[in-house]
Amino acid sequence: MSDKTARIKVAIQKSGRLTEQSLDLLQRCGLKYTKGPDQLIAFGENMPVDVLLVRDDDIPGLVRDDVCDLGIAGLNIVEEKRLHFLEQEPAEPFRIIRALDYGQCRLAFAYPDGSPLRTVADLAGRRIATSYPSIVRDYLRRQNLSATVVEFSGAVEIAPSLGRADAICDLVSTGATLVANKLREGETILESRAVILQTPVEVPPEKADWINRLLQRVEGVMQVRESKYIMMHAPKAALAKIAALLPGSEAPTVLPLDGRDDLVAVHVVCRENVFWETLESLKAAGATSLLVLPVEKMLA
Ligand code: PRT
Ligand code: ZN
Repeated sequence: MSDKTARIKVAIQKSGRLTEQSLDLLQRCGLKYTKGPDQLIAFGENMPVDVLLVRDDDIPGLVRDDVCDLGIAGLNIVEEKRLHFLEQEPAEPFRIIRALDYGQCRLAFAYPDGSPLRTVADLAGRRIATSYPSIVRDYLRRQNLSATVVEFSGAVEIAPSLGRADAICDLVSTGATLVANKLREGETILESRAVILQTPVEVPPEKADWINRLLQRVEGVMQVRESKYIMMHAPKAALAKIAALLPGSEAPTVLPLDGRDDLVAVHVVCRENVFWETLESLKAAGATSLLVLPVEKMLA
């Protein structure tokens, strides 16, 4: 692995909403790194993996052009660039490998308070301001609607008050920005979250091997975040009822308890969050000594 070209390059956002969680994910996959003097690249110390820190808008292009083998960006940016690239060349520019559990938001229409516009159907012949012109045009085409898309690179929400548009289509998370700008949220056209992209180009086997290992570790990290290890004592007679209450679990391990014929210990990995309500239901079904533990690592 001394050959530079055999090192895997992963592009992530340099500074923004996805940066911290993307770096955290790579660290949880076992990557230790040192940042270069320009802070644009982080060199993997213990794996042949280097991290390029760039603007999120550049990530899909870097993966399409095979400058990077993998990239992490919001589905909103990825889909916008995908549609744009497809207009230039009718071949899928990259593969979307997996959705991650952060960066959640939605791309939605919003209409000025007090405007007669209520739904997408009212947008025919109107002007829509957005930073996602390809996604919006594609959506309008599929709805058989003809409207003018006005491209804004930022501050989309002020376009209606500036008289530049009749409605907007922008990312929404809590909705507070819309309210502050006297806009009413309408239809969502894309549910977004951070995703992993992979180059469409065939890579040499030794590189493919490390890419697969990294993606398998990502899989493990995601599963662990959602998983809990539950332990409890259960009356033998209530075992079937208790097993049915366990969320997203495989067959539980049932162990004898010394000196007790009526009770058993039940251990199980639940691949979903375990809420207080579930514990209360288990208790009501006869379970006692309930313990919920986080899972550290998992390899299926
Ligand atoms: O410099 P660079 O180009 O890399 O960063 P950027 O400014 O383009 O992106 P950044 O860091 O703001 O966001 C990165 C990614 O985070 C986005 O592409 C989305 O995938 C995701 N994300 C999640 C969001 C939001 N939530 C979000 N709320 N991106 C932007 N917003 C903005 C939105 O545009 C609006 O202005 O937040 C405002 C709305 O928020 P609420 O909570 O008021 O609804
Ligand atoms: Zn950006």
